[in-house]
Amino acid sequence: MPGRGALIVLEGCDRVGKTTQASKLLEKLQHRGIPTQLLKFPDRSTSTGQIINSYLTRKMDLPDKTVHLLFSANRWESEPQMKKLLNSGVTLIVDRYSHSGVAFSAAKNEMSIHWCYQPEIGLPKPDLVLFLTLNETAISKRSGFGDERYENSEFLKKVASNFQRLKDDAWKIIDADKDIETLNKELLLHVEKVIESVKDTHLSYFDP
Ligand code: 2DT
Repeated sequence: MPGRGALIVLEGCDRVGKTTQASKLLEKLQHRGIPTQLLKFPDRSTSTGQIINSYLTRKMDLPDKTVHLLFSANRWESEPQMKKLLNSGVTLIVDRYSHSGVAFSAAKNEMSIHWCYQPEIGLPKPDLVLFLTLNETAISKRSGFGDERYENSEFLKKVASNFQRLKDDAWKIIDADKDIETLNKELLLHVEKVIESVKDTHLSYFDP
């Protein structure tokens, strides 16, 4: 069996530095000759992504369940390509994935975590979830919210508590209150270990 790539996801609340860390990981892995690609969800460039973008930027209102399913459909749009890449040995660094999907939608109170998880069943399951955390004081020192939906502290507190309920063995909880390079070195250690340990295994999937 040819070695497969690893599915590595960065998760966490707003302003913890996921996007910066994801691109730095990509750069370093590529520099080491490890085939790697970066993905970000929601992917606002696709047809579902454009609707999601209109929703997030408040140009459009949609019922909560509809939006939830669109976020999931946005991942399913990428699923064939993700599987192909992973099985051909490419490691994927993913900036937000199914756990954001569940944690954010379930914070609206209308949908349970169980309900929110159902459309994720069958998607490739991350080999590693790097969950970046920051304490309140550290968060308040970072630049403020924009004006997209979800960018308010009360809502994000509920999201954070939902994330706590989704943890499993693939998660590493990382204190992100460090300078960019120090944090990136720490993440890279976890990433390299996982790339090595999964290369001769089969991809797994979210199960019921
Ligand atoms: P970004 O700021 O990272 O672009 O995210 N979200 C994200 C959901 O509600 N469901 C999902 O499935 C995903 C991937 C998190 C924009 C917002 O969209 C939220 C913040």
